[in-house]
Amino acid sequence: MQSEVLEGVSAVDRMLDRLSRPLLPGVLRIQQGIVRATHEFMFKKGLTQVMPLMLSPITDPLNHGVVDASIAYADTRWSLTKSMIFHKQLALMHPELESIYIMSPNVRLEFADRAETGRHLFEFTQIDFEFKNKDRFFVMEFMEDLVNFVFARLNAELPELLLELRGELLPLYEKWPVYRTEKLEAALGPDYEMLQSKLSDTPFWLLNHKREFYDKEDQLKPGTYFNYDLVWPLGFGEGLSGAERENEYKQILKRMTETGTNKEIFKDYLEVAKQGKLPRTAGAGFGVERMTRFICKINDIDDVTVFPRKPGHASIF
Ligand code: ASN
Repeated sequence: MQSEVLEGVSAVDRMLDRLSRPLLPGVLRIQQGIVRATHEFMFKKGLTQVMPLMLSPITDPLNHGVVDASIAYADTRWSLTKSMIFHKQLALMHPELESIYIMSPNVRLEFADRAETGRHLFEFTQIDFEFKNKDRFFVMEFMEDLVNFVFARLNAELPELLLELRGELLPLYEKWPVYRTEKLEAALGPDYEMLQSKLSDTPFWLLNHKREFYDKEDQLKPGTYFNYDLVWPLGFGEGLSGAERENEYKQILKRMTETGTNKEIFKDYLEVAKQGKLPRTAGAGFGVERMTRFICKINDIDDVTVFPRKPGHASIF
């Protein structure tokens, strides 16, 4: 009994220490600067903001396993949002909406083997955006412009804080290098993404991942996909993923079969696709905490958040 109380006290003490980490206010201020500049960029570029959903009968199946996070309510099984990918596509069915973005809280109950990657949290926020009738080249250039806009804004608004946290102002980049997964893998082996991140001093694009059914497959080269990841340099790793989307019913069915997706759960989404109503879109989402981590040069992403959200670890708050 006594030891439980003692353990309880020390968990509280540990939390109190955590809540008073000296660098935290500055890191949060940089993160606020990222969000503020991103809203402004989105507004200037004409994207309409949509509010996030936290529960839905369908959510991103992801291409890796996580612990189920769903609840029963009103005769329905609702999943906590892993990403709003399908809602982005469906919202763009409106004839007068051309492009949208969402500050989207995502819950992905990762297994404990992702605790020490430095870039996984079991709850985080991504800024998710999607365009109608645009392709991958458009989205990649959009993101490059967004990063330069946000970085320039931070340099102008919070220079002292940047000097304190990262020792220098942020670089502005020319066009980012583009690599293909299969070529990098052949050159560097299975850990190619992280190795190339460590070798690089500018962000780069990594094209063609084998992933969820909603990333468009190249019809001329089946087995390759029109998707792209932004990888932060200096070993910070992946910071955004996106793609042109599958929107044709037959192709979605084929990709669902290949990826082992449960078609029953997606039956209403499939019905929309069958009616030919899914628009042609492309988009992406970037992790806010991951961008903050890169900018502030923080090793463990759990140091970007006020409360601990490390995969597989309990927290008292
Ligand atoms: N937001 C990503 C996208 O737009 C999907 C994801 O987060 N898994 O492709």
